[in-house]
Amino acid sequence: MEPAKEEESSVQDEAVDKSNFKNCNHIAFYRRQKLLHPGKSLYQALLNSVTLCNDSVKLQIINEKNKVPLLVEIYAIEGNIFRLKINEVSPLKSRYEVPDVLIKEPTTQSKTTAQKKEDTSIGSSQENQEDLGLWQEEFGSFLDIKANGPSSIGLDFSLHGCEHVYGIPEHAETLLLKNTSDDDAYRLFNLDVYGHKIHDKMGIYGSVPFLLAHKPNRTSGIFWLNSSETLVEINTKAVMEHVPSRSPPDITKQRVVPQTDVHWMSESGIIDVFLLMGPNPFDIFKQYAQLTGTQALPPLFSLGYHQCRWNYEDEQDVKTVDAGFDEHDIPYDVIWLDIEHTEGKRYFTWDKKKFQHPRRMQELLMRKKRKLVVIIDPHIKVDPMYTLYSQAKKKGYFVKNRTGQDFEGICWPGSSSYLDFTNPEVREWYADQFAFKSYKGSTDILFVWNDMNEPSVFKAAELTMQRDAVHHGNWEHREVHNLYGFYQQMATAEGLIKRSGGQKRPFVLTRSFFAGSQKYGAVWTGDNVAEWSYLKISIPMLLTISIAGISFCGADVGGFIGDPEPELLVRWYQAGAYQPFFRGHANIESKRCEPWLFGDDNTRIIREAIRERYTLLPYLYSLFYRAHTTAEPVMRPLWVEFPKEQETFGVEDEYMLGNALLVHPVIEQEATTVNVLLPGSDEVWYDFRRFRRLDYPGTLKIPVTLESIPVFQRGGCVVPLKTTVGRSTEWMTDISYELRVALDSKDFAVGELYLDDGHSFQYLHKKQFLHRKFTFHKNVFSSSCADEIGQYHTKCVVERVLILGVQKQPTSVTVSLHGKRDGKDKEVVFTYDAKSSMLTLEKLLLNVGADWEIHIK
Ligand code: MIG
Repeated sequence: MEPAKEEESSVQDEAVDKSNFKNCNHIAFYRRQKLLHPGKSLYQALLNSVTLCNDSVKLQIINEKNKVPLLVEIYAIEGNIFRLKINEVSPLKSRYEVPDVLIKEPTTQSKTTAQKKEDTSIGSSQENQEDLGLWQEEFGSFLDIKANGPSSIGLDFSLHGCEHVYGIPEHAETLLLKNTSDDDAYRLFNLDVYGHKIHDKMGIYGSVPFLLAHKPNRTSGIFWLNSSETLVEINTKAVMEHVPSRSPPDITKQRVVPQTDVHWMSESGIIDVFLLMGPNPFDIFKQYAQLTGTQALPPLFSLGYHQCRWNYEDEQDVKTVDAGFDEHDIPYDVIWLDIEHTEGKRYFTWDKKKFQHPRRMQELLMRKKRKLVVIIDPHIKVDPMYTLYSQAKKKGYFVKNRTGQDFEGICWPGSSSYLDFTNPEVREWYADQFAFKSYKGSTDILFVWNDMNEPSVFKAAELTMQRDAVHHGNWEHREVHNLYGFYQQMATAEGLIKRSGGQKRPFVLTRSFFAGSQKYGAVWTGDNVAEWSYLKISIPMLLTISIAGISFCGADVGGFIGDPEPELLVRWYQAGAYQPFFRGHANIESKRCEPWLFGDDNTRIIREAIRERYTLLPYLYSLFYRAHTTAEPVMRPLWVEFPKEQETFGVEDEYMLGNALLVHPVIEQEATTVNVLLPGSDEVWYDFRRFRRLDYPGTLKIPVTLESIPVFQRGGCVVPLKTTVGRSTEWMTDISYELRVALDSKDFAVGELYLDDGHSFQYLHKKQFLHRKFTFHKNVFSSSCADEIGQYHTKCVVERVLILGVQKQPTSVTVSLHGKRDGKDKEVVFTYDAKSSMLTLEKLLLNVGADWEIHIK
């Protein structure tokens, strides 16, 4: 968003003007910390202060210059995690410690070894020079007054042997973090950056201060729990290392090894950092989830296709677009309404003329088994006649400015106040606004989109709330800034759960996020541009968000700003179909962009992509169950699956969807080929759509047409699919399954399927789910139970099994049902294609919940 914009009519179709935003040199605490020299710490440990407890070490350190003592605490936490906390021993004013992000107070474990750290610097810089921004800081015409004086914290880490580091979203940057020595540091500061620049380290909508480091035999992680503005410098270099040798002691050997130094700085708060020790990538995901929680299990509909635009004008428009999907035989699940659906941007209301009968409109969608998502922003129009405003005002629920009045800023509705979601009482009250009786015209098919929650404030420094604004508990905005959106999504999700009497899973999409946002729903990457470079960057952006714990993420398909050329739109649909959150969206100034507006051929190809998405849903939903229960990211960088294969470490034009599918979307204009890396020397790969076995792993040049979505199935994996699609996910409940079995070099394969009612919490409270396991071993393909606790009745059957990589034509195929001792084995109809070495078993009609075995002779 541009600062001068308050009316939609003035929104530009251009990318960001960077002069509205700070670079590092504009940031006073950065300039102050740059005066400290790495390796030359002013801190000394007071050795007589060391206390060793069962689960921790505590000691004091003192700054030689200002003599301020700091308390250092090191805890060993269950699951191979260390926690390091550093705070002032006797602060003048206590420092902010981030609440509500850790899902519980971590359980410590008896100490073994302490962590190595390189250099520490904390506390207020005492320098008195004018330009260090000690008591106030200017940016353009904006002034930040620091009632509590300056503060900042910082800490260096050296990662020995590591040159590959990842994480710390959100930036429009590469997957591998870059050296920052000649450039700005990575900035973590949630901002509304319309048309954010690509390959830039400026902070955009969300922040997760979690960094992963990887080398072939170890992955580790650093989680920096701080919600104030944070900067991260990365410096990778080569260092000499002594090699201990057993040969004559006077001969010391040396070798060159990489080392990455990571310098964290935050504007305020304490040092509270978790070192995750892995050792493998999946251990890191578990350790991080142990601290911040796992991905909420999404309702099934939300994994379908979403159709959004700023704006669908009125009830009739919604009806027409909805019907358009049926006319063109394209499945979709959700239509979205942007800010214009409200009465003058008063959220929780409806424009009386355009949406006269919101319930009627929802009933129509309900009959079509589809859903509605509406936008609900955090700013509240200053209008005493608007009940939400007057109530919140009376109760004192708005963020205050430094003089104690309600903060007022300009946003879509004009002058607005901002709910203080950091206050639990405000969150509870807000959650209650979603009750059907409070939110007039809402029904249980209405779900929510939280936008502008960085928070975005027009005509303010960097388009966000001033840092000296005051929150609940008298904390300044600077302390909680990166948490604001997290809390709004938390309150919204709670509201949706509450309105259903605790029965139904919520769906909430948020633009701003923090560590732990995965517990509340989905995120998207905000205002991208309809250009090829934005399609390209969406892959590393989504991968980075995914490995930082937030599996349910996506980018606006087609690009938000501008008009995508048809080829770009098609390619974007094909990529989005194989990404976690799949929504087409377009700006108010962009042309209409519904999938059927670009000629018959493009419509057909987009239809194919969306239909492919719908057949893939059983696999995707099962992956989300894994993300929910064991913290495995749905969308994964290649190195996560192939941690020892160096050539995968920097790959960001392809990715794994779960462990079974490698996706290489076409992201080049007019591409006729793509170069696909199929990693792993003993892996077998198959073309997912043409079933062809690709014999040699390595980089393959694959020819493509506009129809192609290069997707490859990994040998050794079973992927569950639906045999056909319906008009939305809810129409597909009874559609049969196809299991696609890809054999590895040992003629083995395994996979799973998770299934439940798709929308309630019964899977949790009543264990109503099915978790099945499929194994191909020694020419027997079997279905067994993966989790005995789950029970769920379904009539749904496995109709077809495709087995890829079968070397010779079988003479007979029979199936036996378990527990049916009397029954004879049944012959199975099969066809074998020698050219593709594919065996197809059809008309199986095996209940998906039953145990059975298929014997191939
Ligand atoms: O920039 O609500 O990122 O998805 O359509 C204007 C209008 C504010 C920004 C969101 C975009 C949404 C738009 N909003």
